[in-house]
Amino acid sequence: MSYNPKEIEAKWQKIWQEKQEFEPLDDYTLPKKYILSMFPYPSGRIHMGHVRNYTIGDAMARYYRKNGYNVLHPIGFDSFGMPAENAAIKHKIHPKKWTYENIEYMVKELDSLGLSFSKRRMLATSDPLYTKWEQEFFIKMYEAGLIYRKSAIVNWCENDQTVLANEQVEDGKCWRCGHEVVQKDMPGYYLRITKYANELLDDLEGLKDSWPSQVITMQENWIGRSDGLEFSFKFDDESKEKLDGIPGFKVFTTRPDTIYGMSYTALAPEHSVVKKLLDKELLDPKTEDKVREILNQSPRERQESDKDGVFLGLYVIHPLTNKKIPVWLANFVLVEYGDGAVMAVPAHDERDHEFASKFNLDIKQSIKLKGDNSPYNGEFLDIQSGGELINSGECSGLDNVVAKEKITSKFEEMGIGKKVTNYRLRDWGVSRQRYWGAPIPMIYCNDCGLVPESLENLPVTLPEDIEITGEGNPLDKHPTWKRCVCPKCGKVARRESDTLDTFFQSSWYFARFASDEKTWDKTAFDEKSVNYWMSVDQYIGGIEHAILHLLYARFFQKALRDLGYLRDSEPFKNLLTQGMVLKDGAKMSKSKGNTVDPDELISSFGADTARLFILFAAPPMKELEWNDSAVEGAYKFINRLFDRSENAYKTNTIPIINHAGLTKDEKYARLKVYEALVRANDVYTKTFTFNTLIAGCMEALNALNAQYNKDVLTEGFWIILNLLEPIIPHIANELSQKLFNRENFKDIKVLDEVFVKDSINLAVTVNGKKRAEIEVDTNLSKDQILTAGKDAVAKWLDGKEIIKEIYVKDKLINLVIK
Ligand code: ANZ
Ligand code: ZN
Repeated sequence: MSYNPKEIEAKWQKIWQEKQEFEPLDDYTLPKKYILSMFPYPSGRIHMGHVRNYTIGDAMARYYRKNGYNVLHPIGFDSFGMPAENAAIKHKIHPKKWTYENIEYMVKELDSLGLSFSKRRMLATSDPLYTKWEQEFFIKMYEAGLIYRKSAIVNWCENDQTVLANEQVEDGKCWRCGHEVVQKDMPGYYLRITKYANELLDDLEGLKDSWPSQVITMQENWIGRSDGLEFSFKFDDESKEKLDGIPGFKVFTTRPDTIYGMSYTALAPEHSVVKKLLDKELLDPKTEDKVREILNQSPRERQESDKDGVFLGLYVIHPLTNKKIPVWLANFVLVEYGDGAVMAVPAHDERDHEFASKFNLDIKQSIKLKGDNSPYNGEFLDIQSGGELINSGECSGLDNVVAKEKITSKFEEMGIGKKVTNYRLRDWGVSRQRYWGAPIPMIYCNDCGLVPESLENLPVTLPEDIEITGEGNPLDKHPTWKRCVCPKCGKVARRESDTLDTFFQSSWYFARFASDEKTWDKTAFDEKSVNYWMSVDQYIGGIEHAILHLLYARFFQKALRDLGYLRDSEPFKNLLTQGMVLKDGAKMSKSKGNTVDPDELISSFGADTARLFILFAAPPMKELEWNDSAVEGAYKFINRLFDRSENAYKTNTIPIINHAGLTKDEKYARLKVYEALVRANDVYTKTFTFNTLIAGCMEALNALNAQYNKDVLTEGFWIILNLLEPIIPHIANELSQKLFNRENFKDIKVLDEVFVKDSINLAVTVNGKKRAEIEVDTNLSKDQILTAGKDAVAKWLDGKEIIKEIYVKDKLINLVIK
């Protein structure tokens, strides 16, 4: 008989399905593990990245399951989103049909990999039941002030008539149609993630040992906490008069210590003062043209272009020197950060320096490195600490860090400034002008204004009779769908036609999985089961989600906690970010044409080979380079395992072996088997370096010679199959059922005797110089060992007198001669 993966894998997949072996148990007294790989978008077929993601998670889930844990290992589909609409346009197929057909196909593919997912907890985020609870969260968040509606500048494609996310704008153009993207003031719903900025940042501390440091750093930077001083500038009298009495404007600075070096101030193009100048037509035509030119650029375009700006003809008063300071508009000042205005210190700020150099503005040094007395030549000086103030009036001579505090306090005393903390994080806009998404459950009533849909009417579902052309929002164009009844006054009203950003759905699916599926129609989260399963013990996914998804999910967890839905503050205890799958050095992708189809791999070699290769080729966090011969190598190993299993005998208990009675080679083989065994727990639960475990098992299998003691061979198989079962579950179950009666196939004790060494290696030195190395039996006496040592270096001792013999136990023999 030879190895037949097709037959074996189909057989075991059927058994697992029938016995429902992968369903979580409702016994909440058991120790639990919640293992979650990020759920896929149902694009049609799984790719190698999925195979890697799910194989890693599956190995962990299977390991914990066989070690007595109650394991939750769910799968679902992130099934709303643009590609379904694109498919609708391209193939004239309804987005819903396309999506659910893809799901059906992909479930089969995942099954064919032998993944141990719970089927009862499977969900798709486009399911109306999922939408129902999501809309309830939306309404509760709205009522709690965590969601609000505002008009803001968004990316807008005139051609497609839709808002685009920043990620969907490529070089200032629409990613889909290539049309120029414009900035448009549009109303939409926003999630107040900024309310949690501080907690999101602080709680990263607790994740530092269990999340990749790269992800922590990316989130820290994205949240971007910065402590500084906010203070008000006063316009000079002439400017104030021009502006109808606007007294001045505020700026935010993290460097009050540089304030004496300020030579101009700069406003964001969207700043209210600029708007006033435009509205009152106070600018000369050239200046106005420049202002409008910059205003029309997207933030991205501004960021990518050179420093640019224009003098606005206004002056403010320096709060400490009372000198007049010119007010400019600058393309690098962001309207949404701080106060949308800066005090510019060209000598000590790089952007200010570039700008001042371009427009020939003063560059005044106000800090020098202590002890540095070289003359200033106008370059940018980056001095964060260890500096001393110069040209700074009464503050000259102060340490710059001390000066920061002093000047801040002074502004507070003067009543023109205060300490503030700013965050880079922005509120999250979730309105999308799309059909295939969760409808935003809000209603516009002529009498009552903005009203949430009443909870009894949820879910607000999508109409199926729509036409998708790619232009505009089909929901908005639908003849009747928008008409509804105002929940407050009962009059005819209009439904919101925007749908939710799909990141909304992926921000809580993990908690939904944790809730007992028998309660899914009755409650969003069943308290008992959710509190038992959450948080996720191990989350696995790509690094590309380091910010968006992982930040949104952390925010949702906290928001749903505060709304009383969930208990925990963090959703994911441990995070593993898997590396990319490459071929010929580049990421596998359709556009590069370097993909390998998992279905083909499985049909040629079987799922076990695919899984073994994936876990053997590289540690999970590292990039994995595709390698055909390594795939064949994995296949050969499984074949060898299958063939050599004939050397083991059938037994229901692990053989008892008299270790002392074995030959040296048999002892060595046993040692290899047990070395792999002691490595396993760390690999499955901490290091995830499956490659080292697999290598250990391969070595062990190689050491088990067919001629050896049958007990040793059988014990070896018992252990190796056990260790590899989470990785190659079909063949491991097949062989262990045949040999060991699968039910008894667990509990292995690590036997110390296997690790006791029969012999040791000793260095033999003569007058401190190493002359030989010998192997001696551990049961020899000291005299016997010394004799062996002397024999080994006989030629250096010839004719000499030994005056001292030293034996350092288990290490060396030193002979001193005259
Ligand atoms: C004067 C100064 C001198 C600054 C100096 C820096 C160095 P972070 O750390 O990222 O918070 N700034 C303030 N508001 C801004 C806005 N809306 N758009 C662009 N830049 C803005 O950066 C804070 C610093 O960025 C602030 O401190 C301010 O420049 C600038 F030697 O003030 B600083
Ligand atoms: Zn009403």
